[in-house]
Amino acid sequence: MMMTAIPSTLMRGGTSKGLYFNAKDLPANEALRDKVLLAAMGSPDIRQIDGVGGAHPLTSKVAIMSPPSRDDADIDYLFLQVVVDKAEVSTSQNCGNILAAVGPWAIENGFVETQDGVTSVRIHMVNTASIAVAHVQTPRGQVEYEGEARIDGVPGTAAAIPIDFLDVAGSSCGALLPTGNIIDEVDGVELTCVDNGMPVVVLRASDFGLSGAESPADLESNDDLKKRIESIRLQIGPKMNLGDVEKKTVPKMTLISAPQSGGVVNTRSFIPHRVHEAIGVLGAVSVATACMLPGSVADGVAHVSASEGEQRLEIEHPTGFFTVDMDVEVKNGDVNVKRSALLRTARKLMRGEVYIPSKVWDGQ
Ligand code: NQM
Repeated sequence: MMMTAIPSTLMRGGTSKGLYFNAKDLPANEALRDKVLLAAMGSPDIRQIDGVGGAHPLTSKVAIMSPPSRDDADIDYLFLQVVVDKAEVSTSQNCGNILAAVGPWAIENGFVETQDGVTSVRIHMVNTASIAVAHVQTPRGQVEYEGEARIDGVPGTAAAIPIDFLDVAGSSCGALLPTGNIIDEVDGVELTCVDNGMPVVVLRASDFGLSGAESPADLESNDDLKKRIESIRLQIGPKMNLGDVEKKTVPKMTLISAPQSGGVVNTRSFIPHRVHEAIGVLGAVSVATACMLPGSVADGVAHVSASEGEQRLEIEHPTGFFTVDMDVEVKNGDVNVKRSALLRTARKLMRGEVYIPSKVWDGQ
């Protein structure tokens, strides 16, 4: 019996890590593809011992790239969350961290011709049918991974990859305010649902008797809290146009509190069952948007200077800050997000082949 060798690159994208594939190297059939990805990562198993997954949702991620299906893009990027302890693979969410390494991957795999200096890669994010533009440093036409940019949640420094999001508002749920309301109430708790690239339910930490400064480990060991949050998630998910969310990794549930270190707001994010060590990229963009909406649950908690125009919002999370630049226009009470931008870094960690047992896929 021969295992099947599939070309793959292990990369860090922002504060996440995963396997990057060319779609042509994976089975075209989606059910078989998902079995192959579970075998590659070692799921289901809390330790992912028989695979390359890192035993946490943030290190059990996959990117699949293919030629662009839109004229305004250089490459298609499909994100897949491989669930650690269940035999589930989900395309129900996008991921802005894994996105950060797609630009370098696209260049190194011949999807984009490089410029001398900076190469801008237009990425069609298939999960949400929206476009991101990643600006990759390419001195002398080669991807430069090393540099002086620092992002919280990653030790050391690396080359800066600024990313612009052009059209992410409502990209998963159909509207920036998916329920049509600025505030909803579930199980007696007020919340604001936002989709500016990631469906997020924003909640006040104080409504759960929390300060908002608890560590991810403390929150994860609070069974009563986890039950309350999951109950709210399952009820509000369908109202956000996400259908039954029991097996989906969205919406994310973010607890907010007043800033503690000079930022705009302090956050703890359930993604949705483990607690993020930082905050997701599009998750941060959506929370930043909630902070700018008058009347949301963030009103009176977040410290924002204006609800219109260009501004920089520092979102506090368990390991530092996430900086989001936003340009927002309000017309007749409707909020239009013209642009969201942020900084990430990425690193190519290893390139080779991931081996799949023949009983999972014989390579045909
Ligand atoms: O919100 C984790 C991450 C993410 C998602 C998650 C992300 C995003 O940090 O764009 O990046 O919320 O599942 O990789």
